[in-house]
Amino acid sequence: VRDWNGVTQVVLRSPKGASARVSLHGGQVVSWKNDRGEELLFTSSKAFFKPPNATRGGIQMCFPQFGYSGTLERHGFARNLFWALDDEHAPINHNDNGSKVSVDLILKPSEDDLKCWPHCFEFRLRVFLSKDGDLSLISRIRNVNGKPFSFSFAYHTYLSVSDISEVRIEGLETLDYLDNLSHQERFTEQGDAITFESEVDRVYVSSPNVVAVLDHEKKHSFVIRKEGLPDVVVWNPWEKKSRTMVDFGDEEYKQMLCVDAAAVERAITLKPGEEWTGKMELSAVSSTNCSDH
Ligand code: TA6
Repeated sequence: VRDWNGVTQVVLRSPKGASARVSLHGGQVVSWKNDRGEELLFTSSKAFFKPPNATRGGIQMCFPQFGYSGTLERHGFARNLFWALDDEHAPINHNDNGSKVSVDLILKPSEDDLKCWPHCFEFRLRVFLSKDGDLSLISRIRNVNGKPFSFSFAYHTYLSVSDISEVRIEGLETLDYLDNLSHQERFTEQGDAITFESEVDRVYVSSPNVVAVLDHEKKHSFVIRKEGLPDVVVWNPWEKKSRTMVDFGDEEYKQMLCVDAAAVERAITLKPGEEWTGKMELSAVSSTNCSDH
């Protein structure tokens, strides 16, 4: 753990001493490496560090909204604020007899930060690295004692892929989705796995709790397991949109895919004292056994 420009930086190393590790800048996961030291998350080569703002890539906490509406900034303020170690109990934990290592962080909004969203909440984030190299995130959001409030949420997750045209997503077949490219109009996904040949920006609603991202080229695939997060956002900007983002290379869309465990279609409402929990677990499995996810 160290402090860098006021940003709490944490590196979790594999509990079994292998080279798997997870790095965080505040509430953003900026790196997740497997036992061979391969980076599994995408970060743009043009990302700029403007602490505490999130950089283009990694896994970003989108709260209290995902998307764009009203006075809040797109995807909410949580990803652009300072976080601190949650000192209420030992923030770095080697738990479950060394099978996992975890860190507890808490969002630290200032009075000013909350002017646009005056609610009394606590957002605690626990990040785990298992001895098998799996990465888990648990977000606990509590209405401390204020009036009821509603929010939407996403783990905005940039997966590193070898070549987007070789990637398929399984687990979202036949689901309805809201298409952000046509004013959130509702469509139904046809039967096959999702493949990519142009910009995709969709919210698959009421999705199953296991989704697989198959990347045969890279000899590994991702399995995403989630709880409390009914939706999955799928985004690839493709070429044209890529050119409009200053912190994203023109060709980088080929090496990334956002697959976000989320709660977007139906906002979550908390009454005073109520707490919501959203969990996402990521595994990177070699392609040989990805079919048994
Ligand atoms: O993933 C859906 C999306 O809303 C896209 O429309 C795109 O805007 C992306 O999120 C990235 O948003 P950001 O604010 O990080 O540039």
